[in-house]
This record gives sequence, C-alpha cells and structure tokens, in this order.
Amino acid sequence: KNEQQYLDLAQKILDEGHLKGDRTGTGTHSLFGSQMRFNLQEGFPLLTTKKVFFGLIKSELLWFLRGDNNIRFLLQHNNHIWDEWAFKNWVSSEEYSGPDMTNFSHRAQEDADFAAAYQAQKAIFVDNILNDDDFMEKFGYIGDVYGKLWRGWETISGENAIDQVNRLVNQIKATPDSRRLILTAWNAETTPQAPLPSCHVLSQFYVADGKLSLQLYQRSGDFFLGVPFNIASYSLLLHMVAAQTGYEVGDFIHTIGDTHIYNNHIEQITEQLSRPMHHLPKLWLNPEVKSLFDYTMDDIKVLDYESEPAIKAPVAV
Ligand code: UFP
Repeated sequence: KNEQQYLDLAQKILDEGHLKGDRTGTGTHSLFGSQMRFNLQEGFPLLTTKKVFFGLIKSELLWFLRGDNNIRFLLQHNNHIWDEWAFKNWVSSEEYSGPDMTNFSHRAQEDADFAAAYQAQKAIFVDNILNDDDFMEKFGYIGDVYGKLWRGWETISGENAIDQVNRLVNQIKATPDSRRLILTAWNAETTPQAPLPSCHVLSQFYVADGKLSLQLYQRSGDFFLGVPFNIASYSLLLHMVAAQTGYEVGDFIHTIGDTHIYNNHIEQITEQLSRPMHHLPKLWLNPEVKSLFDYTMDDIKVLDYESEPAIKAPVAV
C-alpha cells in the first residue's frame, strides 16, 4: 500500500499534470498540493520498483544532524550529492586558474569534451577538499543549508545560535501533546539567496497513542529523482527521533507543493510504473545509541531490501 501511493501519484501527475516551464528550462508535468501517507509500521518506505541508494540518504542525514555545512564529511563517505554547489564557489573565485567552467552543469550534459574537462576539475576539487585543510575551510562550505538551519540557526543578536533539533527532542519528551513541535528550514532573510533554497521547508511532529508521526511540507519535488530519496530520508529521521524519545513510529506524511515530473524523466517513470513491487524492507537502528547526535553509518541498516534495478535519469540543473 505504501509504495502504491507513490506509483498512483506518479500516474496522476502524468495524466493530469499541467505542462509547466521551470527554472531549469527542462519543462515539467506538475500538480500543486499532493500528499502521501506512509505507515512506518508496515515497513520502511524505500521504493522497491527501482533501487534507491540508502547509503547516500544515511550519510546526508547524519551530515545534517551534525549541523555540518561543509561537504568534507559527505566526501569522506563517498557522497557527492552536494558537490556542485561548493564546486561553483571555487571555479568562480580568484584562486581558480583552470579552464573556464561557466555554466558547467548544462555544458557537461551537452558537450562530451567539456564533460571530460569538468570531471578532471571536479576530481581536483574533491581531492583538495579531502586533503587540504585551508582549501576545505575556504571552499567546502555551502552556506545556510539544512545542517546550519537545523542546529545553528543564527539569532538576530548574533549570539547563542539556536539548536532546533535538540530543542525539538526535548519538547517531544516534555510536552508530547504540543502542537508546536516544529523544525523549520526556511529563513526569510537568507534562504532566498542560498545556492539551493531549502526544498524541505517545514517539518511538524505529532504524538498520539504512543506513536510519533511527522509531516513534511516540501515546496518543490522532483518526483522521479528527488522524492524517493526524500521519503526515505524523512522516514529515517522519524525513526531516529522516535527511538530517542521513547515512541513507536507512526506515519510519515509527505505533503508536496509543486509536485513535478521533468519531461526528460517520462520514459524512466513509465518504465518504473510497469514494474512489480517487492515487500518493503525493515529499518534497524542500533539500540545502544543514546543520543540522536551519536549515530554513525554502522548504527543504521536497512534489512531485507529487495528491489528492481536502478534507473538512470539526467538531473535538471
Ligand atoms: N529537489 C527535490 N528534492 C530535494 C532537493 C531538490 O525534489 O531534496 F534538494 C528538486 C525539486 C526541483 C529542484 O526539481 O530539485 C529544485 O529546483 P527549484 O529550487 O527551482 O524548486
């Protein structure tokens, strides 16, 4: 049932979506205001109609929970999903002396020679971030993204940054009936200028019948590439917060504003829709871990994950 909702919504976007232009110039089928509800008691919603790489989801969430906004940690875990934002700062700086990288993402998709030059510069960049502390300090940071907003929200006075996640855990423990269990990632002052303004704008937690639930408001969802990750990432967050506050897991409710399928993902999603579902896997969290901030990669496992093969698709940039 859980995964079926994803497939049904994909079909609905294809059937009823508005044909809409977008910032990337790709074009989409888009619906506004959609919702899926995953009962986490029925299994962990890592899609099975295509393989979803859970390792990337884990390391990204651990990175957010560290309050980290420097990509070194991600690179140490072989996670390259945020590279381009930091790379952009380097190639547009005075220190960069390699071949011109203006508009690199688009050009790399269209021009094979350029793509090779870009890969070479990217490799140098990654190596420098990993091995050169000064370089990492200068070019590894990517500004006000989730880690910073979650754990180090800057106050107006400039003192005592706010740790929203720690506060949230304490609130859930102290006042589980509260209707103010909120984690926000949209800073009206800084977010509009961020390299990628937060997609996951707001999360709200809710406790009833000994179960913890979470609703996410996502302003924009790339339904084929982004959303399967986002479902798993927030379901994992819910499991971790529940484990650390003494609750069972309830529902993950995923509300999405602009819910879109890019025109160059139609073939891929159609292929996915034709595939059989497998049973959902189970999530295991190490019960010895006593704080939300102490989990490591080995403390989190997806068990019994069977899926159809991965499906490649170009990222709209
Ligand atoms: N996107 C997601 N999930 C994410 C993320 C990005 O679906 O977690 F970071 C997609 C949504 C959209 C694009 O297709 O990335 C962001 O573009 P925009 O800022 O124009 O909405």
